[in-house]
Amino acid sequence: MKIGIVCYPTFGGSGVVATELGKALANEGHQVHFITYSQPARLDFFSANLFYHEVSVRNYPLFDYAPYESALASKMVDVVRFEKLDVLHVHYAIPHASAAFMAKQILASYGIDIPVVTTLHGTDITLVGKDPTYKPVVTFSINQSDGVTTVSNDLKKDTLKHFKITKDIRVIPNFIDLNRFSLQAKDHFKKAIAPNNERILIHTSNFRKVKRTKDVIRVFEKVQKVIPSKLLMVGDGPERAYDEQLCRELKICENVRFLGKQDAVEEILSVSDLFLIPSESESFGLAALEAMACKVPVLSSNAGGLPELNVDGFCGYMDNVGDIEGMAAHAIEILKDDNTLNQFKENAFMRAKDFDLKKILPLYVNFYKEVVKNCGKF
Ligand code: GMT
Repeated sequence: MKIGIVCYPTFGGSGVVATELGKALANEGHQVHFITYSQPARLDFFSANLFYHEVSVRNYPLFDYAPYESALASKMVDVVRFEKLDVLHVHYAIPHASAAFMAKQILASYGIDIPVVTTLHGTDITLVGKDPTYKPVVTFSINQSDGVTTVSNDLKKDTLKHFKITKDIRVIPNFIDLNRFSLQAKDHFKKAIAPNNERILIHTSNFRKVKRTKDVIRVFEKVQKVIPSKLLMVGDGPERAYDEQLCRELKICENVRFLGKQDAVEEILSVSDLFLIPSESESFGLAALEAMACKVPVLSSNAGGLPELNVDGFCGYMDNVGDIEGMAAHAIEILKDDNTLNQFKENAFMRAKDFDLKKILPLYVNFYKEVVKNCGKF
């Protein structure tokens, strides 16, 4: 098939899923056309089946806000027409689903019926999308999509709760490429971080409020009093400066390293013993799945779709949002001795295999085929 993928090209979860999906589809022989405003972060190699079309927004002195959505819709029209795409798959509702609706209408005027699949990822529903600023547009463009997917049952439930949805929603969870995300021997790195064989705890995110990064630090502060340990904070975002300040106040700076944005996160996960994700809301938790694939147990909140990934007492533990005491106790339970830790590590890997790319990719391909067939294309 010829598939157009529209996504945010950044490190955010939706962009990562969209890029990995496109790469996997291209590997299977499909022709994949990315339509984004810059080269997606993980699209950093050549493949004969992968194409990148940049959306450039012309500015003009009249514009206080450059009309990105119009530029994107125009680019979609252009790529669908000239590359003869079979389907457009847009990731993250705002503004991709509404731009796709616009493109679909324009293409209809050329006699082209392009099926549109929209994948809802999380904050496009739970945070930004349900805000009255965007809600009517999000509702309309979801209902106008030819196919809609969410990354968890919980996100589907939230979508149906907050929006008047007339379309069926298919749940297709996040996936992991186990060829890339797997335990790697990085002993030299482990030694540099934890010279006295301390346990290594890790958090990776975009440091937005919803991630509750302060809880990560507060939990760690309690853990390191009982078990010699280090904390790696990977990523960057609005909360980071406050988190660094909190480390100073708690006098734990020598045990906490802020590593900023990292490309090879699998290498850092490979030296880690426990992944912390205490989010306020989390539609799936791709970062936790990446950790599990590298044999890192997960301590999470029980918010959103996290219970669909983490298995309490098996590959990690779950506590209520903000339950610092409970999370610290569970972290200590996992880290207390090598036997317990190793069992959790093996279980984490076992759980990750349930979301192997090889199992999830066919769900997307079959969904495309269904949607295209319903549009009467083939
Ligand atoms: O908030 C983020 O972490 C980024 C966000 C995005 O859409 O870019 O991630 C969401 O999509 C991921 C991929 O589907 C999910 O694994 C994350 O759980 C989800 N984040 C939230 O719901 C907060």
